[in-house]
Amino acid sequence: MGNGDVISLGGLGEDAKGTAFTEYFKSSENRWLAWNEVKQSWKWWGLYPTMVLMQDGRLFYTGSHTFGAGLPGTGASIYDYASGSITDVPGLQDKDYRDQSMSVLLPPAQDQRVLTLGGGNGHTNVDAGRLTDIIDLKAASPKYVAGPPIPQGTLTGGAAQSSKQGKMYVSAVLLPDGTVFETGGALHNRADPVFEASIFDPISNTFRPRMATDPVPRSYHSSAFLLPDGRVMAIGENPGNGTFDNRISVYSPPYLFQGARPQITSVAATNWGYGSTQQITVNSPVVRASLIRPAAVTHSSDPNQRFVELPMTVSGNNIGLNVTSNPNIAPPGWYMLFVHGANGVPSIAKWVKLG
Ligand SMILES: [Cu+2]
Repeated sequence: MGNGDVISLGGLGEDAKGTAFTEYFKSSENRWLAWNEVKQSWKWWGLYPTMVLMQDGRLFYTGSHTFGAGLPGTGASIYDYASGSITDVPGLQDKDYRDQSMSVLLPPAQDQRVLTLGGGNGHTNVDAGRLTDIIDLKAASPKYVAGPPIPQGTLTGGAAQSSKQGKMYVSAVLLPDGTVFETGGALHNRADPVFEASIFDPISNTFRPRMATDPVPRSYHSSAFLLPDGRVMAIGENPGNGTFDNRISVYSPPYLFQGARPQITSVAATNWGYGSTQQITVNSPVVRASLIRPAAVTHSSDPNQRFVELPMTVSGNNIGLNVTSNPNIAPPGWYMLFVHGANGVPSIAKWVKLG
């Protein structure tokens, strides 16, 4: 949450059944509140529900979850913790087939657009799909609209997927050039890995297909996340036979082959306040600066993932970075500070602490 509190929704209780409890960590008191101190919705939000903090403090439940069918209603909603109200959001396609899809708040966070991609249904075990959906949360009445389908990949042995086959267990990773890397996944419940990777451009709303694929299957219990050097690490594979593949893959995006990297040569302060201007120096011209939240990902779910634009004031190699005054755009905590030049090549990140 923007005030540093943590809200915990969905999941299983100690009886291994779905719990409708909301739990709430109050940062200023450094404790989890008792259940009757918490505003309860008494709604079960599913397993690993992806809840994106909106700029006005409400939470967007994207419809991305783990196991089985989607929630009743439209499968996506806006939850206002302050008032307790839940409002269905229309437009999510095939909402009962978005099991282990993935949702990301698209770069930049200030644009308040969310992309949900892929998914299947681990219970009925139909072929996972290629659907994507995009929503603009700034709209007066936000609704999902269909995005481009996930590019087709290949199955084990090299056979091409059919035109309807997509993937569940998708990983999506925000990159420091403002695009989204999408990788991994499988066609069925803990089986039939899909070898496919692409980059989504949130400006053109298109996929750049046929990126280098991970040689290791990445289905259940796989994750991918951005490293501070601009590469992406992928881990995990736990197929239905119960084995676990411990191999790690590290992916270098195309921008690492496009020329020299700019360097952040100094950061005046590492503790940043909201609404402040922060001074850095660089060794070559840069066109964009951003804060990217470090990974907190599991089961195709990282509701905390965000890319916060830092508008710049440039004077030679001295750059002033304009930090948002809205903590709902960038909740307090540690971030990776990146810059990139006109060729799209990002710097290595510096760590800064906001709030
Ligand atoms: Cu699990």
